[in-house]
Amino acid sequence: MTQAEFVVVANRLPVDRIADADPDDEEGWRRSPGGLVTALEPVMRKAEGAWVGWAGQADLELEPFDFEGTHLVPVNLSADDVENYYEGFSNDTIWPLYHDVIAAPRFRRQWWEAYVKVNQRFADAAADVAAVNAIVWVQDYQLQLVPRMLREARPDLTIGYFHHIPFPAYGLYSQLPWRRQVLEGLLGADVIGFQRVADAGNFARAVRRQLRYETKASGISVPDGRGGTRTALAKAFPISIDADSYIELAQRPDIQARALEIRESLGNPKKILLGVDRLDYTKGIRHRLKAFGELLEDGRVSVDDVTLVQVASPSRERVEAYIQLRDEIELTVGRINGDYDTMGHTAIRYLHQAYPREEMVALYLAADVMLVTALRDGMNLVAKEYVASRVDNRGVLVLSEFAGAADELGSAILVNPHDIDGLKDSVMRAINMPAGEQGRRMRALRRRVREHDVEDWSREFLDALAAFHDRTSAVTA
Ligand code: GDG
Repeated sequence: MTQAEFVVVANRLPVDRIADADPDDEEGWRRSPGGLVTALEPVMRKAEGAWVGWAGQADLELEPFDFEGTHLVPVNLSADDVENYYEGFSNDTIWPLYHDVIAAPRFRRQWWEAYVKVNQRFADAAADVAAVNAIVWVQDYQLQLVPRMLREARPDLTIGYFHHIPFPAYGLYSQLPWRRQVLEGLLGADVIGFQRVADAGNFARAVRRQLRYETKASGISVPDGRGGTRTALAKAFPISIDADSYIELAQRPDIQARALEIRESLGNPKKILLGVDRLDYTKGIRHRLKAFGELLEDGRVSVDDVTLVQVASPSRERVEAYIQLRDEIELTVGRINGDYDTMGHTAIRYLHQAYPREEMVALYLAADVMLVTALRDGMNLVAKEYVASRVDNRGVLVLSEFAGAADELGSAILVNPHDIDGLKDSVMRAINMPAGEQGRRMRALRRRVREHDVEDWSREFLDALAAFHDRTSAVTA
């Protein structure tokens, strides 16, 4: 059996099944386009790593297989598991609770039981594939109990966990009926990474209030079960993108030509505004539409001059809050377009579709103003992708201060999306910003994204983890 020195554990495997292909055939899979996959690929290859995760389809019994140099270990989820662990506890309890209860979290004991059971399954699979003294990196909120489960089974391992979404203030977190178990689960890791300094702070406070453990700077004293303590590190490691790959795409003549074609097909408006989000209530799409609708109503913009393109890629389509959100957004878009469209111009070009990355970059290049108005967001990679793609140093980023990206991208126009008047003024400021100011701001934004890309992110996290590894392996050697 394969034993790996480096193991990633994530809800999803880094591959997607090609429709209708035989799942037992290695040819039947393609690498998923996500940033995490790209970031970890070199590490995986070098370490001959393994990746534990779900293949994305219920009731698919798969044996481990090798794919492009990575050993993949599929965790099977039944249709009930998907409903209770994934759609239920992960996406209808934790997701809304951790995003400041923008939607009401639902606390159902049956979901929690499934979450515990499925987390154990992931932990068991990781424990089986990890070599002695291996490094294991657990990803995200679907797997918060895995670090502790893994440490119990395999005290020799060095365990990291990265939390891609916000960690909420204690007053909200404390609503969770299983608040102690989740904290203890996370504290099984040696390094617990967050997007923002504030997230790490919220976590440390929850640990002090709930578990009464001592915290000092980024260190947390955790009982080691043998009467002593060990130190876990809880700290911010802001994630980023593969900036070079966006720059390369943005320099391609065919993609630049496509950007012009997009402008033309919208009737060559003077200004194009763009929103790109998974259709999710955390992203502030409704607030954005409200502000834009009012600007049209007030006569501050006209459909002859300004069009908003909103890509809302389909997401979590079986969760009730998402079904409702889609209805609300589509009603609003229909009303605004009905009121303001002309034969030749549309107010909002709404696209409930997913596009290849080339098309996304063409859209970024076509857009004069990028609107990121999340009500709460761990980081928001779209903001960084827009900036990286603007090889012409033009365009304006309007960015919510409630997205993690705001900590790094201070040269954007920062907004509070709840303040609709403020948001409207910021959109107007972006539309009217002189080229010189656009250039100054965009250069500063691009510098930051290029200097801190996703490879830096994974290296910084893994370096922090390696310090623990050296300590543990010195003891066990
Ligand atoms: C979570 C956290 C954190 C979207 N539509 C299409 C498409 N996308 C791509 C974007 C971007 C990614 O999906 C979305 O990333 P975000 O960061 O914006 O948001 P979440 O999905 O909520 O991600 C977030 C992130 O994890 C990483 O830690 O930043 O805060 O919530 O890359 O470009 N890509 C393509 N077609 C689409 O239609 N190709």
